[in-house]
Amino acid sequence: MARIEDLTLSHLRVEMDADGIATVTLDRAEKRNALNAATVEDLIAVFSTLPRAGARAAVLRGDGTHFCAGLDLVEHLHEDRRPEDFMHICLRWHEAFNKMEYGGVPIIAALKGAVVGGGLELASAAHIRVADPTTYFALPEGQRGLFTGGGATIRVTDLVGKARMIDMMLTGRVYQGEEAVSVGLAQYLVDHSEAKAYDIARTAAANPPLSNFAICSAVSHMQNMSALDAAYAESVVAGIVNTQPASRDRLRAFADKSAARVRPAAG
Ligand code: 1HE
Repeated sequence: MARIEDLTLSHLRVEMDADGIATVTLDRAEKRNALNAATVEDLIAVFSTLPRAGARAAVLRGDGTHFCAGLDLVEHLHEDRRPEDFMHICLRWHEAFNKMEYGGVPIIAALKGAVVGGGLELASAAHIRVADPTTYFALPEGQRGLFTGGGATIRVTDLVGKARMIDMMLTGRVYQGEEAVSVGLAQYLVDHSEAKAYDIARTAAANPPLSNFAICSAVSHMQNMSALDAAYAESVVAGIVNTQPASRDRLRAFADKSAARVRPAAG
């Protein structure tokens, strides 16, 4: 079993409670949690380790008043990178975000303030996004003379659709509040995004880990396949997940009427 205690991190903090709920904190508030190369290496290390360290769910948060200001523009300026240097930087971002999206552990992003550029790419690699009234989303790449490089063309486009994605990139349009939810950038808008993120993490963590592993990896993999192959892969995953011992207990509880029924929330 991997251990989060063995990680050496520069700009992230990670802790896990007795129930396996991990908290991953971007720890660079003085730079608005901008993603420099070292932070991306930390993300790779943490999200490679959590699935093997017994994490049942993770809350991703930022220190300070902003979730993440995206690419570290000052480092990028000073490094004066060549095209191939930046392509390799992007590959490290992809490595980090793929570990998140395909790692099998539910990741809930607790958002606030700026979720911009690469910060939105990071948030879009989580499985669920929770916004608060201070949260705003934008892709200022066009204004900075840049282009997205951390997977936004795929993940943000999946969330909002191609036309909105191109509008965001061309105009730097900012989304917040209910509008951000209605276009798909966040699934929840609440007064306290962290408290809600932990509620969601605890709810998800109550599912059998094998079910969550499938939900938090297979859905994404299947999106990359033809419909025919995805349907086949779904049957294989369901064959494994739906015959697990943990599901038998739950099916028995339904059959003997001790399990909760599915009902809309009261009120
Ligand atoms: C940074 C960064 C950064 C802040 N890189 N250092 N992202 C952007 O275009 C967003 C750039 N940032 C901002 O628009 C603002 O900083 C914020 C709206 C996020 C926050 O504003 P504010 O007034 O709270 O803070 P600030 O005074 O602008 O910044 C505080 C410090 O954080 C300051 O450093 P200091 O040493 O002068 O104190 C800033 O330089 C630093 N800082 N944001 C570096 N992004 C894989 S490709 C992805 C491409 C992109 O992500 S493009 C989008 C980049």
